[in-house]
Amino acid sequence: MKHFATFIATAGVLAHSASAHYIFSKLVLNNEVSEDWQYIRQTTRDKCYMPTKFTSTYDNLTPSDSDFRCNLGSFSNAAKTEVADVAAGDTIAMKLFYDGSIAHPGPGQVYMSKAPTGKVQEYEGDGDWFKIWETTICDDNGDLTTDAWCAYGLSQFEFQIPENTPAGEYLVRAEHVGLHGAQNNEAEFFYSCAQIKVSGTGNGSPSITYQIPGLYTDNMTLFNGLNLWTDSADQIESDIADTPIGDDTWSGGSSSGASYPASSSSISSSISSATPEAWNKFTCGTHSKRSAIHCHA
Ligand SMILES: [Cu+2]
Repeated sequence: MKHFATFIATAGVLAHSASAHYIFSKLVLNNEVSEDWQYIRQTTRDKCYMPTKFTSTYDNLTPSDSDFRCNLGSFSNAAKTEVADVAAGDTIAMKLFYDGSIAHPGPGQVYMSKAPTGKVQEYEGDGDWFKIWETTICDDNGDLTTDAWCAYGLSQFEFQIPENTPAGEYLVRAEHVGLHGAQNNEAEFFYSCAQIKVSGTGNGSPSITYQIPGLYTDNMTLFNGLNLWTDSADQIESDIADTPIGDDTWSGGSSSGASYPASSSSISSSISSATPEAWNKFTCGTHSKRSAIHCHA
């Protein structure tokens, strides 16, 4: 597989195995984990967990396409995807398919976008997006090719829906970016969208909004030019600052500081032991049990 050949050639010093790919498929509400694709729009990709890239693409999908919003073909599954009830201020999580964990170095983000018609099952995500959660480098002296990044090893992103979020239906887009191929314009984007209905009396208004596509371009050094093996943490942080990933998150109120939640002990970070070969053999349908991999492999 071309991806792994590239991975080995450019990132041979990476200590982790190449069981590297992942996609958010489950929503965690009140500590209960949903089924795969119950509240998250399923992509139509054969291999749902493959990354989106600017070059050497899979399924011809790039961050410049409209399907960069919620992943390839996922709007075709919007109507059959449930809408989760969430109160503004609640903490929820988006969890990876197959008990996977994030095995690439890079930042993680959560964006939201309100359905203008009030019905998220009909919403393509072509409106405004705003960022509510962010995690980047948490240890400047750590290994920038692995766990200097707070997201490294996580199996889910846990985040709060800002208390001042206006009631309504929203897309919630969780994303992780692997930067290990950025020196070759091969940053890897892993993302999908949950459908939620926010209740409450919030009347906040996000200060920074984005359009997707348009959120990221490969003129940004973070995705095209950065080299995790040679650049300093300071350089990388400067490259981050030159992208929306460096913008403040919207917390719903007057405070504008980005929030960097400490890694929570409630976050499971078990490393997936699935081999690339196994990953290639299983399908992307509903699997609530990890052991299902053995049935499909
Ligand atoms: Cu990868």
